[in-house]
Amino acid sequence: MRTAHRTCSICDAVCGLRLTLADDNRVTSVKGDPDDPFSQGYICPKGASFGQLDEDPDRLRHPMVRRGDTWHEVSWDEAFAEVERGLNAVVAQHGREALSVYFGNPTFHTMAGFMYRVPLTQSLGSRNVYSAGTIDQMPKHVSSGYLFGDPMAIAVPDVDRTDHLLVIGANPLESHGSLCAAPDFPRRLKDLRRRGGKITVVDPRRTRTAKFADEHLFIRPSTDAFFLLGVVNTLLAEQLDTVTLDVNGLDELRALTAEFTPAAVSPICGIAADDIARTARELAAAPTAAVYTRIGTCTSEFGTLTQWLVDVVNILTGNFDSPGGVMFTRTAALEVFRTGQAFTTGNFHSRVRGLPEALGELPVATLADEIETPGKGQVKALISIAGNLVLSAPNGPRLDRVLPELDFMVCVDPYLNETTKHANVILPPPRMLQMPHYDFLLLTVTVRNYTRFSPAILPLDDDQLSEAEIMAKLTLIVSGQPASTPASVLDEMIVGQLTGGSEEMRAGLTGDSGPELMLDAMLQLGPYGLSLRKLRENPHGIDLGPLEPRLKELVCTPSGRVELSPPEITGDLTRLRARLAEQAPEFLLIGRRQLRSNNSWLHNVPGLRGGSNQCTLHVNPADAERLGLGEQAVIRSSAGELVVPVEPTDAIMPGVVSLPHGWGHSGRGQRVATTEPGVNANTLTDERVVDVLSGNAVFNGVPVSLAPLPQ
Ligand SMILES: Nc1nc2c(c(=O)[nH]1)N[C@H]1C(S)=C(S)[C@@H](COP(=O)(O)OP(=O)(O)OC[C@H]3O[C@@H](n4cnc5c(=O)[nH]c(N)nc54)[C@H](O)[C@@H]3O)O[C@H]1N2
Ligand SMILES: Nc1nc2c(c(=O)[nH]1)N[C@H]1C(S)=C(S)[C@@H](COP(=O)(O)OP(=O)(O)OC[C@H]3O[C@@H](n4cnc5c(=O)[nH]c(N)nc54)[C@H](O)[C@@H]3O)O[C@H]1N2
Ligand code: SF4
Ligand SMILES: [Mo]
Repeated sequence: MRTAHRTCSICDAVCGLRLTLADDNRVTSVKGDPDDPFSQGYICPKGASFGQLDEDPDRLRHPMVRRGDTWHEVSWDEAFAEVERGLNAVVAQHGREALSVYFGNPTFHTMAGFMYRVPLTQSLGSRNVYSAGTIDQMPKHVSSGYLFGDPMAIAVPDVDRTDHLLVIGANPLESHGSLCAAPDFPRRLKDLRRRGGKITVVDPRRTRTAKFADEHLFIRPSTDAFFLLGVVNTLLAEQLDTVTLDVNGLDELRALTAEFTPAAVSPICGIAADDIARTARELAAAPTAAVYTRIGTCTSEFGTLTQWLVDVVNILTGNFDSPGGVMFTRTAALEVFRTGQAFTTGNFHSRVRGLPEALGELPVATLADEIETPGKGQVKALISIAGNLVLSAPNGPRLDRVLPELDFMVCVDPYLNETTKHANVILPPPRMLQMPHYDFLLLTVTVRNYTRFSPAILPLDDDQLSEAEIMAKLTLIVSGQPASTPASVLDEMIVGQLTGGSEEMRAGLTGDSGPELMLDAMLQLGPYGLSLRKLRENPHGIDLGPLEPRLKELVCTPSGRVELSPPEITGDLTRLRARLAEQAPEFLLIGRRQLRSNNSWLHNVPGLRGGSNQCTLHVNPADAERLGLGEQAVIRSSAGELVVPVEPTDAIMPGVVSLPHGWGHSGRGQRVATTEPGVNANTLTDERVVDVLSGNAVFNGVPVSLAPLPQ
């Protein structure tokens, strides 16, 4: 028996784990790491199942090549040769624009995902770059980009010091937080209340977080921008604003929001005018307050407007970049993603629908169009890394139909699943315990400054490749190098760029792999002067202190000031205003996250199944009764139709129904998941509807109709 420590890489909470391994390297227990200064021993049910997940017998052990309908295990050399042939043929016949890449959610967690993303994108030489960003948080980047100039300037709620936390469209007691890494959210919220603070939740469902809060306001889906306009209107009309930052655009803001009085917005969002005004007054009166929002508003039709208004409220109440409000993390590794250049979207547009680029990416919502529509620039090959788009993308079933039209597809993924089954080649990464771990991205949104590195716990077998080596090889192949080129050639180039070619610095770097050398360089160049060696000496992580104000060094708008009313964003108020005159659909569909599940890939873990982890449609009992719904219902949208099990619950407001995503399993690659497959919620989401400013997909507030299942 031996003990090993590692950061949990399943969700965004960066909890420290303490694992016990038997002599045969099987994981016999997983507990929270009590010595981690940030997570202090906290662990959730998913983390506790880390061993089961890692040892899942359905994980692919060998590269796989598909011939017709049959999969063959092949050697790595054969697999890469196949990738080289497939991609080169597409480039030769159709040019580089025919290549596309998708970076899925886990690429935001893995070291390899961080290290090779830019080189792979640059080598691709195509505009067809897609990522989970446009089915998740792109509205936040666009909002920050126009407000502050820096799309990566993402402020996190200072939950440990705030006096009032307003949570809009997030459920951190089940999701454990997102764009806000705060291990043990439950304890942090308890502490908030214990010190006399207040928590308010705005959500169409009475979630676990809402039940814990002091106050919960039901809101009609996708009307949060109206609610927040009512809050801004009150703050300005009642002269409650206390702006402490250098801002432009306060007068414009006053003019733009004048019409959106609480009385004017109340009917559309379903919150009483008095409650809207009172929320504004409470935020202004609290010694400190933080407004925090996530998926419920990001993946909605007015995603960017809503993200913008959240920060506007934080700024107007004097709570931006100050303790107890929302603040910026100062991460230990050099922030290579900060360009210092003013942000703009639309540097190019998608071929078929003319959707604007954001952060160098095109919206996932238009990938199927680009694959299906003939003409110059049609996508003919897809490199999909850590993604399950058939279950995750809006109108996933359409992708299921069009992916077979590709000339070539390669996936880097541990599973044969609903998406990877369309690949010609699957390149499986090794087990998580065989990979070193450092959260390059999540550590930029921690609620305290903190850092932790986890070395690989188990060695690679002779016939395995690290995910880093897989990604490096792919990058080399895409850039036209022979498949036989060693990965180290690329790694040295990347590290050389970081060290500015300094041989002395390169000689001083330590690390067993490309990503570790890169990390060491970024730590040494980072603000705390740390190194990989120092992090190895502190295996439970290092607390780097509470967040401190740092907006001034981040702002890079052309004016050098915070732009409170950027025209690129406020222009979308016209589209929002039009909504006031429209007839509301009878039902709106929203999603929900489940405590013992994570997007599309945790349903294969036996220990996490059952209980509340079911793919059911939450319907208000009054609606279920009125429609005469039985155990199952037919639900229809502009995109598709499903038969779903009905779960009546008064935790959801009338006129709203909720279905979790990531279900709808099929095939033989995940034997546990397919025993209770659930349905694919993205059969109902419509890829033609996007948040126009960011191109982000819309998963919440989808108009649907419900009917009893005909007997
Ligand atoms: N209807 C609806 N749809 C949604 C959402 C919603 O709320 N509602 N949420 C959206 C959001 S926020 C997100 S982030 C996306 C996520 O959508 P995706 O980007 O598709 O991510 P996952 O569903 O998490 O799928 C992860 C894939 O990566 C594989 N994987 C797991 N670990 C590793 C690893 O270490 N390396 C590699 N290479 N692969 C790995 C898994 O097997 C799986 O195939 O879904 C979005 N889709
Ligand atoms: N257990 C678990 N944890 C996860 C994940 C998971 O799948 N399972 N996924 C991870 C990922 S990829 C992400 S991005 C994060 C997401 O983290 P969160 O955003 O905290 O996750 P959700 O549970 O989707 O919370 C969104 C909330 O918005 C509400 N909502 C829906 N529509 C609206 C609306 O129009 N207005 C308002 N105000 N609310 C609305 C929903 O009812 C829901 O409670 O979670 C991460 N953590
Ligand atoms: S909250 Fe997230 S990071 Fe923490 S143990 Fe659970 S899955 Fe892992
Ligand atoms: Mo996400």
